[in-house]
Amino acid sequence: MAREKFYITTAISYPNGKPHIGHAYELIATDALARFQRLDGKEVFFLTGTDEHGIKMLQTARKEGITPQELADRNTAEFQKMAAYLNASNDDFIRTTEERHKIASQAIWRAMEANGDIYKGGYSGWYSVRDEAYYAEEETELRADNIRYGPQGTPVEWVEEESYFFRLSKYEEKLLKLYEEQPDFVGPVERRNEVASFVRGGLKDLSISRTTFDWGIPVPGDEKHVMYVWVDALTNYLTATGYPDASADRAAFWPANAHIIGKDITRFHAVYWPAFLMSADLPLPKRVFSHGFLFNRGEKMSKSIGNVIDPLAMIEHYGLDQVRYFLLREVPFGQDGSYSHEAIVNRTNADLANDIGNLAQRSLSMIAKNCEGKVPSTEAIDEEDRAMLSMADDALVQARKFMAEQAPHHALAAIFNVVSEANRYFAGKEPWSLRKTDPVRMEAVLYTTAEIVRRVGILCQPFIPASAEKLLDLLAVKAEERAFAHVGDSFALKTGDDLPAPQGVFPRYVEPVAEQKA
Ligand code: ME8
Repeated sequence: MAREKFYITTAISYPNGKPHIGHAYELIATDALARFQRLDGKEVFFLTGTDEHGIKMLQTARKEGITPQELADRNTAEFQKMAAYLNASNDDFIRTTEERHKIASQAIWRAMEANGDIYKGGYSGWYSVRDEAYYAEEETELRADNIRYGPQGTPVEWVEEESYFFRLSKYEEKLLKLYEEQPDFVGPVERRNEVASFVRGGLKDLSISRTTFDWGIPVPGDEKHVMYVWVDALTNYLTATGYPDASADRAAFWPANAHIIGKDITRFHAVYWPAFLMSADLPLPKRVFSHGFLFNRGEKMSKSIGNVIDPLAMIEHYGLDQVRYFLLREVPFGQDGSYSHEAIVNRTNADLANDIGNLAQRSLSMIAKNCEGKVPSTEAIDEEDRAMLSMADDALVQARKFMAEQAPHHALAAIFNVVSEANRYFAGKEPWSLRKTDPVRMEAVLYTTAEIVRRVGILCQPFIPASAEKLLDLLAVKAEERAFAHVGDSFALKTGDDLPAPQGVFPRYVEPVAEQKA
């Protein structure tokens, strides 16, 4: 039977600088959502990449005295390096300067044009040659020298240029109907209300080409124009599915299940993008989800470490899964969040080292000592043990629901609730006392705890993949028995199977001595 397809994307980042923590955050969260669906049996296509055209790239390159292509090559390499560091499981990395993307962008342009939605008009405004940008009248000022200046302090002049327009105004009603009939199209709900009220306020046609610079995709049939960067950028999601080739291997992944983006670009994804797609007679993505912004509010972090905003330095300092766990657990996805040294250390030590780390370490080291390093006996398993085990099955049901709503923080809370319960269970059963009084019961308690670690280990894989893998290795779980389908009883640990020597998986964070003084 063909597996259900699931296509998920991040925004494509501007490579006009190195990646920052906001980029890392979006990639980590999208990775967790993608890995979750993969482990849940779907055929997943997970896309990320870079948005290499447009005036911003050109301006930065000029400042640095290099070509925009050189700038894109240099920084895109940094984004690709970051994806590898973050253990991102993306199936493709798209760059908008690739030939396949030119083909797709020109194809969607032609489809919109064929539908009568593109017309030539004039675009005018206060233009700064030096900034290569138009400014609104109120952003400019006429100074005493009788020259008008833009917000960057460069002179502006009134320019009228030829431009192609997209008939966005035609889609006002259709978009409002979309938000109404498919309330899940934009999430969270606050963002949906914002875009709906923006559209209700009236839509003007959109200028979608430029003639003042040439760093972009040429307009088909009129090559002195390049496409407005957002027409080209949004089309990346189609390009990666092989569009316009309907027989491409990935063609069936369209429409995407979810575009994960930051809240600042909601309008482009929830207004312009569906309008372009409607115009080109293409199906719409199922959901656009806007996450919040991350801020560095923890004073101590910047003072003591200084470079932690660089995601790679942050990972070196705290550990990858510690950072992944923190970002996914601490910040409600969809809301703004802040990070601080204390908060990361607290999550690392309380949730990872103490809760899940200790549960695994205590149970597995008792098994190593008292059960000859083999999976203990289930002879004396009782109802309470079974209830404990079924909590992990319930956590999967809850996590599935939360991940479908892009709520990894809730999914993790559900999974870690099982860990806390298991710690209470373990402490309450006192297997170290049972060792003398009732060794068969001791084995049942150790078995139950180890089996919980197996189930929780499977469930943790989307969020902290490398550490979850280590946990499952400690339980000798076969590589092909690590999907969500293997959480339940049928794939439980088997009494008598050999287990490797236990090792710590979640180290405590200890303040480096030099930093304590800072
Ligand atoms: O917007 N916290 O690129 P970009 C969380 N090329 N997320 C943040 C953030 C922060 N502090 N800063 C940025 C672009 N982001 C376009 C996208 S998509 C067809 C084109 C998020 O490099 C931002 O919201 O400025 C966006 O989703 C992503 O990082 C890339 O931002």
